[in-house]
Amino acid sequence: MTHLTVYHLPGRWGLPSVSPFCLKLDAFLRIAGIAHEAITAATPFGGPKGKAPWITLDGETLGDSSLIIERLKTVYSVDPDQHLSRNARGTAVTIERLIEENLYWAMVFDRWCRPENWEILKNSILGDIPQPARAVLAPFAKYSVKKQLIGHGMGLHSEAEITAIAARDIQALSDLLGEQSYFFGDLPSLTDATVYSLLANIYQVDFSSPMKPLIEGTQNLVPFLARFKAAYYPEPCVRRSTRVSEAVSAASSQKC
Ligand SMILES: N[C@@H](CCC(=O)N[C@@H](CS)C(=O)NCC(=O)O)C(=O)O
Repeated sequence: MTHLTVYHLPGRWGLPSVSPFCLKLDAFLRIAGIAHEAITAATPFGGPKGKAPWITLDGETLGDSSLIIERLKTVYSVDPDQHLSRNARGTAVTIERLIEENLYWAMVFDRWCRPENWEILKNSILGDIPQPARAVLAPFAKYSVKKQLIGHGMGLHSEAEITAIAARDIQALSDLLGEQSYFFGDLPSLTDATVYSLLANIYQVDFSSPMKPLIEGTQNLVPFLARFKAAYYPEPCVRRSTRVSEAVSAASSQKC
């Protein structure tokens, strides 16, 4: 029998992970009903690419949420996108890129570059790193993330420009969702997991962000978040202790 272990960054504020990529993988596992063991990692350094999430699958280590999901779809013969037309599959990739290659970086800017979020960040994203290591690591992590923001390009913009960029993405998501329950109709797909995992990490967290009122202002994205949460995360989250493994059946467990 296949043994799957998933490593993800810590959860807070009722979310199983404060990393959108980790939350996306978790949501995919729930949609697909794939049983696995989940381990909270305090840092992403254990992953093969130095980023979270990562998995081990029968002893093989794999990184990157999208590559992991592609592999799991094959290994477990599941496809949450099987009801999608070819045209919808194209739109799904486009939405994934909007979320992960653009809007994600606006979230990173809010978390790491707004002074009012620094204490919150140290006690959440870095919060499972024991002291005094956390205090030492925090400024290095901030320096590294700011460098990534500049490298991506988002970090070159002013706050007002970043908010305007985010506003277009959020409006686009709202327009694509329209009056549907999920992005491609009545049935959820991987796109819903992808959108949920980023928007919940902006909207359902303690970090201050100009994106919160933008999400609220769309009228349909907050109900979408509530709908997805009710379907896949109906119970309050029970925090997993860091690096303590715990058997989790995504299909049956109410823990997150
Ligand atoms: N493309 C990767 C991105 C993963 C990613 O950027 N994860 C962040 C956490 S949200 C991370 O580990 N960052 C650590 C770093 O870049 O140093 C995926 O889909 O898994």
